Amino acid sequence: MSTKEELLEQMKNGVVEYQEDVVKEAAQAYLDAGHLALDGVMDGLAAGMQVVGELYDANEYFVPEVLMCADALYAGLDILRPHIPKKEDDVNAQVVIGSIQGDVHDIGKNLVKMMFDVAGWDVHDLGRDVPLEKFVEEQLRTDSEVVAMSAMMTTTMLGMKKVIEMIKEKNPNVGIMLGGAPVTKDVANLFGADGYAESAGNAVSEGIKMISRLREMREK
Ligand code: B12
Repeated sequence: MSTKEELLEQMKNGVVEYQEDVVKEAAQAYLDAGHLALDGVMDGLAAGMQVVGELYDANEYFVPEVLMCADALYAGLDILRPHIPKKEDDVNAQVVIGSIQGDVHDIGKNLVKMMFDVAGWDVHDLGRDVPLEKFVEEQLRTDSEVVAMSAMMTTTMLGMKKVIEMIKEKNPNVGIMLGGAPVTKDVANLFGADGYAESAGNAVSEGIKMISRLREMREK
């Protein structure tokens, strides 16, 4: 029987070599062996996509390969995701999330969405390439306390600033969180956001910090 590390490696390499069947088999064997599904997603699938990013940067992979790697990652996520236990929500909070207009990168956004979901938040996912005004409309429609935006390109990232202006004009009591490879804490501050998280792993804790700050301000 393969060890946890070996199965994680098989998932990771399966994503890198865009071998959907290898990823699916390893993910199923990983679950059958009783390992934590969340670790499988982060240390297996997402770790594989980091390597794909490096191969893309090194011009060894191009869009077609990267697309097939993304499909292999999602094939594994479909198997592991249902096995990530959902925590009883004690925060009673809602978040609107999406990848910004012009940006079709959604793997990172979907991992962040998954973390909010398993943490018991009500998640309103707008998908990818989301028109700027849609974030504003969905926040007003749902009265969500947090709006989380993802951008993976320096070009599309600029739209985030416009969305923040539009939302704050309508409702200053909303917490706006940014993330994505080109986004940094400084950029988030510069754009007037209320929160930033480098990875899906700390997005929820950042979200909880933001709403406790907002609720404190409201009680004053
Ligand atoms: C996969 C990928 C694609 C796939 C996307 C598939 C999909 N369904 O998402 C496809 C093939 C479609 C694609 C297309 C293109 N891509 Co591309 N792509 C990538 C790649 C290789 C990996 C991104 C990824 O998924 N990483 C894995 C995930 C898990 O990590 P992550 O996205 O960084 O997310 C984590 C954190 O950033 C954070 N996070 C992310 N979002 C959020 C949101 C919040 C609120 C928070 C708190 C945190 C957070 O948490 C996540 C998980 O921990 C990157 C390379 C790289 N180094 O990033 C290039 C990259 C992003 N792509 C790039 C480019 C240029 C393109 C194209 C223009 C190429 C082309 N010529 O057509 C097109 C653009 C399409 C478009 N309009 O968006 C450039 C962007 C350069 C720039 N800085 O502007 C990169 C950086 C590659 C490069 N080095 O040039 N791409």
